[in-house]
Amino acid sequence: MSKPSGPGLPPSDDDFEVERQLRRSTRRGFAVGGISALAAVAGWYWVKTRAPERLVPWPLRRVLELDEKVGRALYSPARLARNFPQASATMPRVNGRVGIDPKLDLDAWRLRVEGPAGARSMTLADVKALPRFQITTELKCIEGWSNVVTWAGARLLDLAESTGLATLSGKPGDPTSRSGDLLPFAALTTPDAKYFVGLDIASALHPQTLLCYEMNGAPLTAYHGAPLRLAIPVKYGIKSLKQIGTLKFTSTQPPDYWAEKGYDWYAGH
Ligand SMILES: Nc1nc2c(c(=O)[nH]1)N[C@H]1C(S)=C(S)[C@@H](COP(=O)(O)O)O[C@H]1N2
Ligand SMILES: [Mo]
Repeated sequence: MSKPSGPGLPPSDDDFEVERQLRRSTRRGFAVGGISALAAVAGWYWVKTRAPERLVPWPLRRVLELDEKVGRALYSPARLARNFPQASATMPRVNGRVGIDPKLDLDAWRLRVEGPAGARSMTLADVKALPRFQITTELKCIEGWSNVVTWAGARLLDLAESTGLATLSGKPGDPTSRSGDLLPFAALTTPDAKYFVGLDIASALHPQTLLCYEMNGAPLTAYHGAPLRLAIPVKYGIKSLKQIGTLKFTSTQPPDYWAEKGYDWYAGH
């Protein structure tokens, strides 16, 4: 047996486990893309014996890149993640503690929002002053489990519209109404920057993407991301960054903690 490794568990450089998980998620990608014939052609033995390219054998990497394009083609901002009855929500286990400081001074905490036109520090009260949304959706971990959760918070979309930091011009208001003005990516990090997530702007501004301050009707506990975490139901759990420190809108694809370990950067499902 190899050491456990993967999103949510302590980082490990156990290549075998990383490869095993990649093969698993790649197969799922094939099924979704309807290109499973390629898998048979490639042959896992041949794939496995190629020289690793940043932990991932290069043929797999090519497949992941292809998968990414398929994922982008299928993605529609209008696509909603399924809603569940609130009664079916339960508390998920704490999964992943990278970058979380359980002793963080919550009164001193600020959300730093940055864009090419400037920056702004927001208190939790500022975030709570934005319209409150509550949704009950599935938190899907790429490791294979899922959990229905009721999330409450502000839409990232409303924050983007109110600050104007998601645009090149710095103009507030609906950034999608000015073509070319909207920045194509958003980057989130924990206060210590040890966990970091990159998002395409369509997913970041998706109507179900929330900056959450409550899970299942209660304020966030430290390891679920107090005082503010992301809930992005159109993506795997790896993208739902807990304990947000900074949110930056940018023109270049941001680095991503798990993408650097070989997972699909988009991580949609
Ligand atoms: N800061 C931080 N956020 C994180 C992680 C992490 O390790 N650190 N793990 C991610 C993963 S892999 C999952 S599945 C979810 C789990 O959220 P939960 O602990 O509230 O169940 O958090 C995500 N956000
Ligand atoms: Mo996860």
